[in-house]
This record gives sequence, C-alpha cells and structure tokens, in this order.
Amino acid sequence: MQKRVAAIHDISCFGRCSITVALPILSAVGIETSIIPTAILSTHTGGFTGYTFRDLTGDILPIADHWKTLNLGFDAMYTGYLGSFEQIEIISKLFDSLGDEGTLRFVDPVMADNGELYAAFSPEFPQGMAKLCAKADAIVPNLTEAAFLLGEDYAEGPYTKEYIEGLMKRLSALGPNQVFLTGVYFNDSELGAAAYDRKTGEVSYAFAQRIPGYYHGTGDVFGSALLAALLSDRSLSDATRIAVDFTTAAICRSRDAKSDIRFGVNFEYGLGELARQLPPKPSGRKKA
Ligand code: PXL
Repeated sequence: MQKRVAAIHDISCFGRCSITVALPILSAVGIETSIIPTAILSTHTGGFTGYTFRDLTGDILPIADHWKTLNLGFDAMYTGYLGSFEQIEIISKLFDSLGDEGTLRFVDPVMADNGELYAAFSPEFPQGMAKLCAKADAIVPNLTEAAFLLGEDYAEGPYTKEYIEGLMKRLSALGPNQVFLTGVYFNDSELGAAAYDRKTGEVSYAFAQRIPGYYHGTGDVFGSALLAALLSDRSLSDATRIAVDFTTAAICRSRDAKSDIRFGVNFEYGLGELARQLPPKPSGRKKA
C-alpha cells in the first residue's frame, strides 16, 4: 500500500510555500498527499501587501468528519501555517480522530522568523502552538519559533553547540520525540539544521554554504523534504542531510536566476533527483 499524508497548511495561491510546496514534494517521492487547507490567501504574507485572506476554520471539522466515514489511515499528519488560533485546538483533536498509533504527527510551528512573530498571529499564539507541539512526534521550528515555543528570548547567532543542543532538549521536553531545528549556524559561512532524538539521544547536524538573502518558503521546502525522507525510512541524520541539500540547491537556483526572493525558491528542478534518492517505501498501516 502507498503511504498517505494529510497536509494541513494554508493555500498561498502565489509564492511557493505551504501546500503548493508540500504537495509536489511529497507526491514526487510517491506519497499520496491529501490536504486540509487552513486558509486561502492570494500570496503568502512575507513581503507582499494587499493580499486576500479567507479563513477556513469552519471547513476543517466537516472535512475531517467526512473523511472519518471513509475509515482512512494516515502514515503522517503534517501541519504548517494555521489560519486562526482556534485551529490549534481543532487540529489537536484531529491528531486523535484521524491519526492512530502508526501515524507520525509532524508539526512545523510556522509563526515567526528573524526574532518576530508573523503579522497575523497574536502574542498568545506561541503558547497555543506549544500545546500542539506537545502532541507531536516530530517538530521543525526555526530558531525564532523555538524561542517563542519555550517562552525564551530570541538569541542572535552565531550559536554554540551547547545552546543548540540545550534548545532541542528543552523543546523535546514539551513532548515531541524528535526535534529538527532550522537556521542553525556556528560561523558566518555555513547555515543548516540540527536534529535530536530523545529516545536514542542522537544529535546530528547538516550544514551547507550560507547564501545571502532571505528567500521565502524555504522552511516549507525543508520540512516537506524532511518528511519525505523520514517516510522513505531514512535515518534522522540522512533525512536532515537530504532536506538541507534539497533546500540549498533550490535557493542556489533562485539566486542564480536573480529571482524575486518573495516568489519562493526553484525546488521544482530538484524533484527528479529527490525522487531518485527516495524510492517509495510501502505502508504497513492497517486502515484503508
Ligand atoms: O512559509 C511560511 C508561510 C506559510 N503561509 C503563509 C505565510 C508564510 C510565511 O510568511 O505568510 C501564508
């Protein structure tokens, strides 16, 4: 049986992030990807003005209730940008009602970057998101989100191993067994990700050459490639390395093409190679 993911993110109609990134990346490696859209926006909110925003909070439970009648199983539930504070509680319930013991609950706590909360989120949002992270098996915060989840001050880099590993351990104490931290750097020439598994105690790092500029949607490219690799039964360190390399290659293509940094990155040209790296692994789930 083919693996199946429920991707719970917004639809930003233009600007390659959230569902327009998760769907193609997961599909490319042979994973059936169903979606629950949290909101529809004309573009993402990073750097654009005048974007439309339709909150889909009222649609989530009816979609899930219909799915329940189909007795569907999911190998993973992957959450990202949420459309309202209430969705935290709703999705937390979906983890129980749509998920089962074989479901990887994979939470990207999308809410902040560069030391600041995104415009759409209230100061209470991080505490709510910490509760959703408590029910997750794996979380993928950037360094700003990590600090907000823990109620700590955001620290500017370069970082130390002690700080990064302490942060990952405190985050896993919230509940998730695995923590993947993005935006990690120990010097000004390299940038990457760190990973921690509470059960094994394993810590892993993957770095690449730092590319100047802030490219939008890269967290979603990283999270989607990471989930693709984990569901292809890659180890913590292999999956982190694959996701860092896939994301860096996409950023390099967009830099070389001198693309507008708001338009997202060219991950599409890397999908063929990702598919070759991650041949599909069948699902052993019990439900349809
Ligand atoms: O890539 C994260 C993201 C997703 N969705 C929306 C966003 C952002 C980041 O700004 O605005 C709508």
